[in-house]
Amino acid sequence: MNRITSQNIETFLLQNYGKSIKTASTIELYNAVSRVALGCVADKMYSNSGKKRAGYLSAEYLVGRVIYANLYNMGEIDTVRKILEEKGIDLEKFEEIEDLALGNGGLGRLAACFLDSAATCSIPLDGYGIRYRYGLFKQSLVDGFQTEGADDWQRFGDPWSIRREEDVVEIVFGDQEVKAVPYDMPIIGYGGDMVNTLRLWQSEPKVPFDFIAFNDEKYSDAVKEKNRAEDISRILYPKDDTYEGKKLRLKQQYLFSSASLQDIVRKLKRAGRSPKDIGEYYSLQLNDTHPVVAIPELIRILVEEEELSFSTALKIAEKVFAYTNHTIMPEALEKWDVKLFKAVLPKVYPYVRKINSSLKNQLKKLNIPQEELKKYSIIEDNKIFMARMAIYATHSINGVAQIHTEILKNTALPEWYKIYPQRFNNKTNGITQRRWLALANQELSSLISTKIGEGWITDLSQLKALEKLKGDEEFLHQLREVKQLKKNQLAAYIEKNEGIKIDTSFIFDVQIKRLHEYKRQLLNAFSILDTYYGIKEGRIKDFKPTVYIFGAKAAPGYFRAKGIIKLINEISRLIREDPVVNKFMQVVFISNYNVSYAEKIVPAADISEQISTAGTEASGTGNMKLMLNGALTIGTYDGANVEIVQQAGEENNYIFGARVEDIAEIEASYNPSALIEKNPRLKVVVEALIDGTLRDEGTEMFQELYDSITEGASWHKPDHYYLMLDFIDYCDTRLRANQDFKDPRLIAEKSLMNIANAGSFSSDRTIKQYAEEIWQLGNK
Ligand code: 26W
Repeated sequence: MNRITSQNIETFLLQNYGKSIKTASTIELYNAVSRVALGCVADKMYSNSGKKRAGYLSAEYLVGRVIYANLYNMGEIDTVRKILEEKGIDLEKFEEIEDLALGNGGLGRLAACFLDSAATCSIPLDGYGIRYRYGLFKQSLVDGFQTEGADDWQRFGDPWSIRREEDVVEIVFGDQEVKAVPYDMPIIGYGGDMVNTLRLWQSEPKVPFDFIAFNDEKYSDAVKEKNRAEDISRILYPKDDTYEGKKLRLKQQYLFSSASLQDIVRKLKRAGRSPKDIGEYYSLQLNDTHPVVAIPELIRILVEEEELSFSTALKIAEKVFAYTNHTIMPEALEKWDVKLFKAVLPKVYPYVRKINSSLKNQLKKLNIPQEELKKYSIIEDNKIFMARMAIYATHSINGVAQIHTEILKNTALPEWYKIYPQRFNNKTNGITQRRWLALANQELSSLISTKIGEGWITDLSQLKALEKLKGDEEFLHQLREVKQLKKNQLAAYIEKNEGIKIDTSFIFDVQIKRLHEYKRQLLNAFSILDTYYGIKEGRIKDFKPTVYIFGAKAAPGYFRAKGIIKLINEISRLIREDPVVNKFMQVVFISNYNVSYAEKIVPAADISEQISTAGTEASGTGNMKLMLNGALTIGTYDGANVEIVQQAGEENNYIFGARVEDIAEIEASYNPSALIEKNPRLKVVVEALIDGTLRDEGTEMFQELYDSITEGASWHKPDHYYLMLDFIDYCDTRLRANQDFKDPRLIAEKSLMNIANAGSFSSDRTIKQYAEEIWQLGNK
């Protein structure tokens, strides 16, 4: 690998901007360092061993800031720091460069962690996705209300991408034809030996503009087709909770699915191979149902261009594809209107029908009774069920945590588990320790490395060796010092960014994730209110001061989620204005929570809130990041929390609330109003929504939240996510944790046990399991 030198950077700056390191702006420097770094690895991007590869098909990649992670993995970060320092420039300057946020939340961040891990573990895995012109919206808070702005990430330039004109493909829709243009980003493994690629497709017109219309002075007509083409990859859909059958979304899905398949088929041909052997050379992982249209598309290509029979093509698809499910929330399951699908993808629809007929034959052979056929049907009630197609036409379906996979098998998809038990498997999610420990928490990283060496950077299970330091007073003290330092740093950042001062002697209690009812930020808010009243009334004594930190974006059209944001900000005001309680409590809702913000919050957290209703959070990955950085989990038995406490010990975390089985049992007779009537503590916090204690400024948001608990709304039952059921246990558990924090040594020990047992949550472990158990890439 070539190395980065100050000479290379100077040359780039001179040639491109006529400047030097000393005179260049931050953005110019960013472009120069990035471009020079890219030049050091670009040759490795396109080297192919000729062995079987895997492809990750994902509509989202939530990458975050690229430059530090790339320089770190290349082993060049200290070199660049020195080069800049010599000219009096801080490497931290690049924090002005914003995140690459081509994803919504967990699913997109997981994709980014997987790419880092695969390259590090020498697994040939390429990512395929969409080059959205605008990424996830920017959030600001105005009077406590969320407002959204466009994420114009390309205004800094895009120095990490290479546009590959020679690999352009054509995409045919029912009502338009476009070009898909690939932009490649290097995915650099730790140590810099392996460089995979992330190929993102951008939609462009086949003809730049209409000359005749322009000549006739019809200027907007002249660019109409151009705009229509560019619309397809213009924006990332900001909903990660409810499915909407939007035409543009289907076009996005087909754009990157078809383009990626055409790309792979062409690569095979260029290498002198036959596309019918695609299963020997490629495994393709479908990240949720968003790329599932790739299944009928591959079959179409094999039948129409390679002249294979339908049944042969279907068998090939089954071998090539595997499907990961990331949610069982019924409102998130994708089903397309037949009419819309047919209009947008007339050439693909016949193959969906053929797959459905083939399924029907198969079910007959398996003697599935007539009345059960409906449950399986891919086309039913004029809808196409994408998850069903994904299960029928692939060889593997996996959940993302043990409990989630069990729910898929036994509750969500039992009919499929009955006929294809061998297809179901679990791959518990993971996170890359390079970004979430080495880069985000250099102080903790150094401390760990002085004790056990640096092996954990590529083998996180080595953290287990820290357990022996449990009685080491000096080490426990150092752990506490690091935590305090990270809290100080976060407080300084929040003061700069939000204009809010935080007392760093307070406990940092953190809930950071997308805003959704099932994640129960509202339960957290209610419990804060309960503590507020408890302190005021004298019911709660000796409370250890705590700052509650929230970070969350709500989908722009999700009224109720936006109401919860306003509510938390109102509770914040109530407490701030109370001179008695504000010595003990503070509530901070930070704005524009994103990957880079997470990198600052995670290392500073004392307490990690993972409080989803049991059975609703498929896995969670923030829970793992916080554990790895020594936060103690307050959580329900849900998603990966179950495995976290299995590893770190229940005694080192705080588990509360109803379990999946409990909820199943009481579901039919659940009556939140009765609970509210019975318990005055519940009543007080719920009534606070409507009795004038908290004000929503005439929006009726709080009344709507109140109704959602007491009456339900649309298809939701009253208190659909069982806040009232878990409320008292949650409040009591939090208070128990609060009292434990009076013993800093005890907390440091628990914290150590969490860090030491976080090894199995490395995405290195996860991606190796995909490679060996699903893609059959062998031991790499
Ligand atoms: C159609 C709208 C839509 C868009 C995205 C519905 C659902 C999604 C995703 C599947 C939601 C998602 O991000 N799921 C999260 O995936 C993470 C990675 O596996 C898990 O850790 C989270 O628990 C899960 O909510």
